[in-house]
Amino acid sequence: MLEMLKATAKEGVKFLEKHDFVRIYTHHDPDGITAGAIIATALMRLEKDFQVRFLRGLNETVEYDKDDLVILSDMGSGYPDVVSSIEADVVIVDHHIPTGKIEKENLVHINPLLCGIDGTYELSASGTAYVFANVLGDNRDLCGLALVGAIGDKQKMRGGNGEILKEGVECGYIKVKRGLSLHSMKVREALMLSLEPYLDFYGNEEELDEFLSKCGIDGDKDVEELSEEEMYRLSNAVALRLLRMNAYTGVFNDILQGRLILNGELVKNAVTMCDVINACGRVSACSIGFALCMRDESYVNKALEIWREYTIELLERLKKVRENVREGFCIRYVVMEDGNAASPIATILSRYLYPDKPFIAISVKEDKAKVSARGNEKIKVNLAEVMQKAGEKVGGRGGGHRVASGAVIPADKVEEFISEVDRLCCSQG
Ligand SMILES: [Mn+2]
Repeated sequence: MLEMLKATAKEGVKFLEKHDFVRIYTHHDPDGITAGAIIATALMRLEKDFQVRFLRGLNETVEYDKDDLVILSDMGSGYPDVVSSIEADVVIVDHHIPTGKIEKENLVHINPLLCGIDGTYELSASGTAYVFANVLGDNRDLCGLALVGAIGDKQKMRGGNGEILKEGVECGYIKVKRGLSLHSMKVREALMLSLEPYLDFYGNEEELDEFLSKCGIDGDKDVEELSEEEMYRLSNAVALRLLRMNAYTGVFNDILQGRLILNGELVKNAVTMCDVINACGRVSACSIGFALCMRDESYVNKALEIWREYTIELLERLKKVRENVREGFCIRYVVMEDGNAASPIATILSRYLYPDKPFIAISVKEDKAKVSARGNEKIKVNLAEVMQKAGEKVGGRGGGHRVASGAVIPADKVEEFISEVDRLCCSQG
């Protein structure tokens, strides 16, 4: 099924041969960082010179010389105007919904959605980068990174991702372990710090103790040391807890589809690797997450430290934010002051506590407000469209995926924006 995508990727090889220097612009989230690292590793192996920069989006400036090859990774498909204005050869490695028409001849646009592949759930930018890297050379050992990016974008291990997983297992780079998706650490800590699944144990230590004693598991044991039977009991108890929390039923598949162990990576647990890279991106330390993906051992401890600090801060914030969630007609929303936590907060709250309506988190910082919108497969609303339309209406801009999108709008238009989003969601739902 990846054949058509490979054919497009091969066009990119021709571009690469023409240039001495490549500028890679990639998104600052795990999908973007792993995609960037996959491309960078492939280029390094070809002894190409390159530079990698991490952007929040294409509203930031892309710098280049006319002779450079510009690679836009995990971005570009939704910004035809920006891409058209770049006066250099461009390769887009993206899986966002292509919008508008890109007026540009010297462009190779690699996007699963242009090749009949589901880019929302079945192939992310990292997977697309993996396909690209493997027409540049044998880079199959990067399969773990491809799947870490897919995990970061909440994708499924089927379709394109399924093919990469199969290849990884066959080559011995990936091992699938049965049981609940948890970090490889003491059970107590793993349950408390887990964000996928979010179990609401942070700050509820007594509840956690009771939970552990009820399922008869020693919290001081390492997750990796649990017997199959213990893991089975723990998985059941966790599933029950999630049901009581009103979690989106789709999460069960995600958290019970097994743990991926990445033999080639510095952090072997794929979910931990994903969370660590995510944390680095969130605290503006993308290059540390990137170094981890480039297998630079000297950054492992620092990266893990960033992850722990970030996770605890996020868990603290979730506690506070939960008290301020408001309800519209067809949406739930929360408006927060400062911080860049809108996206993880929207993701976690929408998946684990409020899965029945689109969830909108808005964080206001100075004169701008950053919006994150989250839905799921059961909610019949296209949030990419909602963010685009509502964003434009108030003089901002938005877009993204059907179930996960965002916008940036003027801070004084928040109220107007919320009612427009609510109206659009009601009319679609
Ligand atoms: Mn992505």
